[in-house]
Amino acid sequence: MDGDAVLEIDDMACIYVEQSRPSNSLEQDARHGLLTAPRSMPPKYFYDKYGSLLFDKICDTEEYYPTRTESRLLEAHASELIELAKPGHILEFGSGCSRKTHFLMRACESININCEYLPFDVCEEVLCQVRDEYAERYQWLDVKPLVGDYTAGLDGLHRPKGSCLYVFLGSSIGNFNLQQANEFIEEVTACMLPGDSFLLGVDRVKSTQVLHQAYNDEDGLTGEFNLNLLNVLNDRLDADFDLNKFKHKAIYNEVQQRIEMYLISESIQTVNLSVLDESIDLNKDEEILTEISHKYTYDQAESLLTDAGLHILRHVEPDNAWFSLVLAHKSL
Ligand code: SAH
Ligand code: AVI
Repeated sequence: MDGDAVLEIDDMACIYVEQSRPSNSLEQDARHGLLTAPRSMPPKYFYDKYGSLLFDKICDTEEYYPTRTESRLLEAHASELIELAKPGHILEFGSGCSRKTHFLMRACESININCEYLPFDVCEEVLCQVRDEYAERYQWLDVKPLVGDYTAGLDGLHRPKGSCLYVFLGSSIGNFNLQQANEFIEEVTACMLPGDSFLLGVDRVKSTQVLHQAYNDEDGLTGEFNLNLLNVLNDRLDADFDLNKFKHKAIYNEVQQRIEMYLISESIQTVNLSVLDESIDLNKDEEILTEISHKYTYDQAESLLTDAGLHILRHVEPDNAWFSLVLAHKSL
């Protein structure tokens, strides 16, 4: 990965991906999303160091089936997917702890594919941990962590030489609205050369009860993850959100096929956002939308990729059809 839009410090250092279009700062997002109703914040702000740790814990809960389900699919099909993609590079968007990427690396190892791994995430602390863990576990692997915001354009992401497998797991695609999801896949497709592949993990439409439980785990980890956004705002905006005066709410909107996650104000209250020199007056039960998580049907999962002009190579799902892993490629 080279070019003037990235700064490479040394072989193991993180590479800061330059934004190729202006994206809002936290201050701008807060001004736009919090000062007037209906209130909302983009979900990328969940992932400070503690938020990333909480997400990892959510993945181990009984209720949050996506990680477990996708892991099993990868365990069963990674070799076949890697054989089809034959990657010289694996670039993973929103890689987080890269806990499922091990399946892909082990598949590469078993057929002697010495690829390079480019985990791309907004959370630098987690990327550093992943770099150390992967470099130690896979001595043959070059790890080049990319720090950046994948919603800020991908032109700064100079395409590596050799075939590239782009990976987007965990159904993070669901955290975009439908239009943003299509635009993102079009942008990735524009980075791809003929022969490159895209592996997409997509959470499927299923019973409301299963979905509701997945975002309302009994131990309250999802609630803590949601409320941690207020800690991020307190730190970065010198705000005074009192976490005891908000509660977590996650519902499945069947019409829109999506989970909607909110923070609910439990009383009438005023919150000061010192860095913005603003305050907000919240009513009792007023909502702040913090995340959407779209669920897709089998056909919709494929359309995400085919609408961008990619061709499906393989689509795997478990017996209960709760999750899809779709591998597509750009034709020669
Ligand atoms: N792919 C992993 C982690 C999913 S959690 C899995 O399937 O388990 C979502 C990850 O995406 C977090 O690590 C978060 O820091 C990252 N992320 C969220 N929004 C992002 C953005 N706009 N740009 C880059 N990374 C982002
Ligand atoms: C990262 N993303 C796909 C998760 C999801 O399921 O939408 C984030 C999450 N939010 C609550 N629990 C998990």
